[in-house]
Amino acid sequence: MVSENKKFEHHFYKVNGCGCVYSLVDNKGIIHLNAVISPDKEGDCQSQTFSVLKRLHAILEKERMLGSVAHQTVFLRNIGDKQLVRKLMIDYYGDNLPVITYVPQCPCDKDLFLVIEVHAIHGETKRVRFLRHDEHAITIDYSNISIGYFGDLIPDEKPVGAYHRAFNSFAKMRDILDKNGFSITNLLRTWIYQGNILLSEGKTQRYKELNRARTVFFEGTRFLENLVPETIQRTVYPASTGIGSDDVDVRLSAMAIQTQRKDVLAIPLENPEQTPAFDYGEVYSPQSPKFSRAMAVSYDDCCSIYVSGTASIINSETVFIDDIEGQTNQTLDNIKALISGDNMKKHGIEGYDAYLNNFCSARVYIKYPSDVEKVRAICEKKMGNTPVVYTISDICRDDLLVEIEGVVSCQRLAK
Ligand code: 3EB
Repeated sequence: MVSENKKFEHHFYKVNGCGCVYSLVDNKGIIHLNAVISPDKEGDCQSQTFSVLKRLHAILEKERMLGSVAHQTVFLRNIGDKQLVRKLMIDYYGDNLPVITYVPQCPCDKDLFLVIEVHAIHGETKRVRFLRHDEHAITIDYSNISIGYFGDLIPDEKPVGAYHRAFNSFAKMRDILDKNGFSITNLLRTWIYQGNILLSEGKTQRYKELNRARTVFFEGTRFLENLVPETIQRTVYPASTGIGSDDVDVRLSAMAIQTQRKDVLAIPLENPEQTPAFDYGEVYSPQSPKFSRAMAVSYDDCCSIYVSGTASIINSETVFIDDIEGQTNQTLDNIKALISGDNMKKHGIEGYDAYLNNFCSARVYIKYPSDVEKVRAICEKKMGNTPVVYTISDICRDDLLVEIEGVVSCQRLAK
């Protein structure tokens, strides 16, 4: 079944098999599997969900990782299918249900009702302890580090307007962190899916209202204080994606980390070619988007970089207007510069280097279906056989045509 099983680096493999692409990272006995799984194109949503689960099961069985899925994102053509898919997921996983976020974004592949992105963790030599709290929260402990995934966070019925709905969803995120032994200060990465993101609301815009809510909500919070080196003087924000979705509402998911270990570092990365988003001028949003371009986490000679949604922006301006290939190349160049050994060194992370083929998994959000093949050709050329989700969605600026994010893994270079 495996057409290619390429040894990429000592600890990093990418595999074409079971009808999809997945990556395996071995971090000294802790194995991380990242897979993007599309179904067989035939049939309705139910049969496609079965198809996805069959492929997933084959991968997990082959890699001896059954029962190890920690979190999953399901991208849905029709969010109305959520309860159908959710039931099939619950039936399949049983007691090992991961945190699952259902995102209303249409897969770029024609005829697909869904695509899933899966992250599984397994202890080959070390112990991994899963605490599956419920569908929305999981904590995973290994190597004296505790990771939390929180998903499908949706605001209450009552709040009205983009500001209050976003604020309430952030409040729900804080509540679920608190309830599960974490705190808002442990936040490493957020995903914000906002329906009608570009739409105006009164004299302002829904995305700007979201930024106002996030600014007020994050005010005074000192993120990851005990993991960020003292050399980083500025205010630290989590990595993030703020992206459109085919919905009228907002929903969130999040990742958090905490540990008492002194050798675990969390370092916010900025891009030398881009104005930090939190310093953007008022034209973009009176209260700037409070996120870092990436968060790097390093320990035990391994470094994972959680790359925020990245677009074709230089300084603060969109470049390559109406040029999809230009925007895709610029976006990948921005990520390349962000994760480069030089940039890591500038931020105090010595002895690492990372390239676009170090992505364990990535997501590519494309505004127009007619651009999909052009974007895909460039991404496949530059990211190799990385597992990638391609979906259709609005980006938070009207002139942006594509946005890319993902997780990068690299190992300390030999001296
Ligand atoms: C940009 O660079 C593109 O609002 O959380 C990227 C990643 C973007 C995250 C967010 C927005 C967000 O400004 C937009």
